[in-house]
Amino acid sequence: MIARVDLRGAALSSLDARALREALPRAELDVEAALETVRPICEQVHAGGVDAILDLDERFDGIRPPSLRVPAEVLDKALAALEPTLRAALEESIRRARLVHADQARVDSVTQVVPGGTVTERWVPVDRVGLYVPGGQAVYPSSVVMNVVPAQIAGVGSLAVASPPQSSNTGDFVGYPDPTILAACALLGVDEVYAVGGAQAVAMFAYGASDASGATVCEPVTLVTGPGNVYVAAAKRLLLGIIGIDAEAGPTEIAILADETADAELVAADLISQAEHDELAASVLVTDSEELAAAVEAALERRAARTKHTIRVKTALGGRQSGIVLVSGVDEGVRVVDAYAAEHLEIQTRDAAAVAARIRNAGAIFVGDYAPVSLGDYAAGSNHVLPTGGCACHSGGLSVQTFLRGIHVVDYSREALADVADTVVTLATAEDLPAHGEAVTARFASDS
Ligand code: HSO
Ligand code: ZN
Repeated sequence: MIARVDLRGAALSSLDARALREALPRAELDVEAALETVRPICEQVHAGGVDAILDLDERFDGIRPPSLRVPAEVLDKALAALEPTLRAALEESIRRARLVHADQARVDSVTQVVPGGTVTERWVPVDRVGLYVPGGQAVYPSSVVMNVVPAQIAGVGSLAVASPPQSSNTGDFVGYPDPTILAACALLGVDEVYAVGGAQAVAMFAYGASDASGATVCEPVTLVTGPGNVYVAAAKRLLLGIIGIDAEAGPTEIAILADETADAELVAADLISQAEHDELAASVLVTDSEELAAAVEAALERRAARTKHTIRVKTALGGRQSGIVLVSGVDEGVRVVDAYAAEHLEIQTRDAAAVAARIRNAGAIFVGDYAPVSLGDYAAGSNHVLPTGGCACHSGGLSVQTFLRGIHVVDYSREALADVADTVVTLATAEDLPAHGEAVTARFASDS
């Protein structure tokens, strides 16, 4: 079911990082192609506001919401209807996420460059954020937690959530997003929730939306975060500039670096856990042990056949994005997983912590036998909105930092500026920008 890629010995050492990356299993997610699909949708939302969004809801999600914004009493009812065990689990997830993200809060730095000359880096939250919570094959109240907690800790003053209306909802929730998502919003104190998904949700956040009478229903936001399908990613790319965005989050990926000490059953269970998300999800095992590879293959066959989402899992494991990569040793394995830059990387080797410390590219690293990815998905305290598709080479996951901007505040006295005037003039002259130098010397013209 799952393909093998043999990179032992010469096969690996002859490849540079880029070639190595190309030799590894990975899905082609064609965001560029989706741009042409989402462009007219975004234009429709821009021109038509609330009515256009409700039309798009009906077209893509099969139901027209009674109102675009979810009324406060519907949020209250969702919280009241939340099953107590699930409520307690969400509360524990929120508590742990808050612990971790509170430690990410940034402190302003003040640097005295010279006497009388300081540069302060002041961290300021963005004014208003739109958080996208998907609701396609599965609905993710946990993603509400992962988006909202860092934004709130960053101090974002205005926070809106969008999630697609669910045609399967009943009773008070007909035409609105999944009630558990609504309840998670209510638990976190988010009262601005919109029944809209896909590219149209991103467009609503970018442009805002008014109803037929001209009344504003949704104010535009400055930053849109959160995972989504290829159309959400394409809309974010298209509207970048009008809005800021987080890293693109495509289908889930798990890579496991394991040696012969790993437990094949646990490796297989973890590979399947992320394959369960999506036919396009990627499950990649990198190992130097033939025996482990064979045992994992057998365990995957057995477990995939009896897991609930068996078709989805088998499709994901059998896709070109998944595979078992054989390497000659753990050092080579480190090279391979670094080139792959997985969204989630598990280390199941001897001295797992020491191996983990050598990894440079991953969205999140899970160390040893007792840190499966699904712990991070729900209740480790870490964030689960992470870079996919190799973006972990240049970006990290959602954090408090995502919602902050560092503003440099420059404060120099007359004496401190006088001291550095020649330096500025010399550099300005070298760049043939004499007016830059004159802006400094003009301040001392009366001195001579
Ligand atoms: N593994 C997903 C997050 C998730 N898992 C939500 C379960 N629910 C992407 O990191
Ligand atoms: Zn997951």
